[in-house]
This record gives sequence, structure tokens and C-alpha cells, in this order.
Amino acid sequence: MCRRFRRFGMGLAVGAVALAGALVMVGVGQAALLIGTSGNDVLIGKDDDRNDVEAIQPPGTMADQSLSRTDVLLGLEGDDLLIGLLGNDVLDGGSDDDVLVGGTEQATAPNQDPQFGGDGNDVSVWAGGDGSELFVGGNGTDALVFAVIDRDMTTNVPTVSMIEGPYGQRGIVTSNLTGAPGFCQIDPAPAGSGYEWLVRFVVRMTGAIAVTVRTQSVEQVFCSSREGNGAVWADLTSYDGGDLRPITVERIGQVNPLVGAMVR
Ligand SMILES: [Ca+2]
Ligand SMILES: [Ca+2]
Ligand SMILES: [Ca+2]
Repeated sequence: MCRRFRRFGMGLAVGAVALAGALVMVGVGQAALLIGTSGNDVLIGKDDDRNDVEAIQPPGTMADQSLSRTDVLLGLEGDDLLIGLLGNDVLDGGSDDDVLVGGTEQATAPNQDPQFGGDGNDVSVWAGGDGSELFVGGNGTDALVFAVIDRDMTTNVPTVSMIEGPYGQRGIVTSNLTGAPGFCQIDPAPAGSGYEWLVRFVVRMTGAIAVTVRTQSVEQVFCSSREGNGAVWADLTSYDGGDLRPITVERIGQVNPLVGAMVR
């Protein structure tokens, strides 16, 4: 499954990243602060900063010493894939084109994941069951996607696919966008909040708001349509309210190649 992306926007850091090259899978650790390399990394949260881990919670200690499965994932340079899994994970893609996944969490709290794209054209993918989050895109053309992420149904770990990027093989997740169980509503963020938009995911069956993702420096939102079985999007640089606009999956690949590689 190889496709080459046109790079849109970023010209810097090409040399250094290209030299580092190879994919790095970070090894087994505990209570995870996972820091990537200057190459393309796939970082997956360990979920082992818990109060049933003796190294974290000394025996006999009553107060919870854990971070409740929080991982901190730092991608640094390169086209990284960061996956937090359970807990309130903090994801920072660093420079280049990163894919950020706070969950998947299947509604297991805590599940609120702050995410930072940094420089480059980054994508944050929210899956049903993840909590309310925030996504600060940084420089570049950054996208927020609400879709059902493909995952191992036993472990709930998203399925990682490798595709050819500008700097070699990079990780992505794949997802069902058009079949997601809800649609999006975009409201302006309160003045003084520091955010620009509050992007709500509304459950289609009930009409209830499930979560809100706060955004800043995010240019694109992709969701399932209000009626379902279709995709819609908003260009937040010119959004002035109302329903998001219909878009075909093929056209998504033109307005955002990285999102196009991840949705169906
Ligand atoms: Ca990066
Ligand atoms: Ca985690
Ligand atoms: Ca960015």
C-alpha cells in the first residue's frame, strides 16, 4: 500500500529528517514518557502509569500516586503517528506531518487528551468513545477528523498501516468516516478562552452532544454527514456557521492527502 504525498506547505527540515530515515518502534517501558527520534516514529501509549503498578504505587500507600494511564508522547521531527490509548494522554507531534490519536478509549474515563500538532500538516483523529479533547494545530494546514478508527477488537489498539511518505515509510491509522455514528456542530469558542472553535460531536441516534473538541490553529474539520452515509467538511479559515459542506472521499484526498489516506 504505497502512495507518495505531495508536500503542501513545509519546506524546512527535509535534510535532517531524511537522514534519520528508519521507522522506530519504541520498546517496552513503564509509566510512559515516550520520546521519538528525528525520523518517522510510531509511538503507542503504555497505559501502565497505574495504581496497581508497584513501582508507581508503593504497597500500603492509600492516596493514588498514578496518572491513571496517562502517557506523554513527543514525536519530535519526522512524520509521526502518536496513539495514546487509555488515560488523559498528552500528544505533541513536533515538526513535520503527524497523526495524533488520543484513544481509542471506548468511553473508559479518564479519556480527555490534549494534542499539539506543531509545525507541519497534522491530523488529529477522534474516535467514538474518546472524550472531550483539545487540538492545537500549530503551523501548517491541520485537520480534525471524527471517524471510527480500525482497531484490534480484543486489545482496542488501533491498526497501524505503513504508507510511503516524503521521508520514507510512516504510520497512519485507517478509519470509517462516512459511517461514523454522529455528525459535527461547530460553535465559536468563548472570547478569551484561547481557543477558536468548539467542535461538537452529536450522536445521530439521540441528538445528544457526546464530546467537544476545542481547537486553535486548526484549518479543516472532517465528519460524517448529519444524515449518515456521507462525508462533510469545513474549511475553518472561512467558516461562517451552519452545516458543514458535503465532500466525496476522493475529493478529501485532494484537499488533504494525509486525511485522504486514512478515511473511507
Ligand atoms: Ca513530528
Ligand atoms: Ca494512555
Ligand atoms: Ca501543524
